[in-house]
Amino acid sequence: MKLTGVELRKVRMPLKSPFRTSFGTQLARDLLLLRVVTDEAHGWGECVAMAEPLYSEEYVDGCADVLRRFLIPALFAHGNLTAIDVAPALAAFHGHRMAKAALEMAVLDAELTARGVPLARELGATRDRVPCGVSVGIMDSIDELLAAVGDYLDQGYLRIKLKIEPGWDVAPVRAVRERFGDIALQVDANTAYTLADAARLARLDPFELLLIEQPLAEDDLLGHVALAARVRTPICLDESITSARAAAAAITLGACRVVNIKPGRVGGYLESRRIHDVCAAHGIPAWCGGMLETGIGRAANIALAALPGCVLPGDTSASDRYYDTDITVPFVLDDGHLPVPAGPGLGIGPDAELLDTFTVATEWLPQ
Ligand code: SMG
Ligand code: MG
Repeated sequence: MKLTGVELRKVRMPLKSPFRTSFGTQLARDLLLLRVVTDEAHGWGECVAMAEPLYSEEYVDGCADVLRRFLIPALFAHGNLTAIDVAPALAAFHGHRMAKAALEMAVLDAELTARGVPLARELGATRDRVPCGVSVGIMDSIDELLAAVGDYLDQGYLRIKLKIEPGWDVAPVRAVRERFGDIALQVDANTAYTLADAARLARLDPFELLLIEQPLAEDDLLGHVALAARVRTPICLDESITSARAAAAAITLGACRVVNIKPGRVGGYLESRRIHDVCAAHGIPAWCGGMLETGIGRAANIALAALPGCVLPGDTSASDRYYDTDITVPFVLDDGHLPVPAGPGLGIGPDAELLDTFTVATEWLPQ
């Protein structure tokens, strides 16, 4: 394909309710959407960076800058282009995986649309619907948390993930276990603990959680190895897994027994499939994470979640968990599952009018 231009859109989506994690509270989802135009088809990409560099070092305006200044010009210079060319063409630029992932995703959507191939099939998916979990933020009170969890269980979610931080960990987990019994339950600390908290984290063991996600700093693989010797709950890594190589290292060291795959965090869906394959080869359960995506990113995440090694329910919740109005046809939970899009490429696109409603700025970058 020949790339003729890229549209960058800054979008602001109000969240239905505030989402609080150990690193801050999100009231709205600011994000970047990309549309690549080629001589054969166009394609959409969603950049999962947040407004501020709190989850990782990337942030919306930083991604827009590196895209327009370095990444998009590098693709323009490349000539004939398919999705597998994108990562090598951008490899000279260090880091910026979320920005790179968004660009690769858009090229992949364009290429697969032109070829008439659904993303799920391209990645090797084996299911046509995926079981879904939901990530529940830190709340002001246990009562508020129990009401939220009860509501999600009523909607059919098959697994609950509680965000935790020091001071909001054992008590909420105990309360949810006592109220809702033997549900599939896990927690996510977003790096909020240190190894000095090992005894505190071990107090979660009696509650038989599926996993504890990213308790320690993202660069602390050895800390996670040491922690794993002191807690019985399986450790899952999110922020630490930035590539298939990082996944292989974490697994081989014994830093994790489960892996959260997030395409933005690792530089794209193609690297995500490699991580999936590394996990499968090691018998490590994987699952698809989430970054409060719009229907665009959600469609692609669901395709990834349909791979055979994604054996745990993902943070692939229905559109109405996040937004009153999504920019695509909403994903609706059915018996705890979401359908894997079957059309070519992402199998979904934004509604032009809705997209305009939420667009804050648009920029056209011609070849
Ligand atoms: O998309 O449902 C979602 C959010 C899932 O908890 C979630 N994501 O660390 O896994 C994680 C967080 C990162 C985003 S928090 C604003
Ligand atoms: Mg996480």
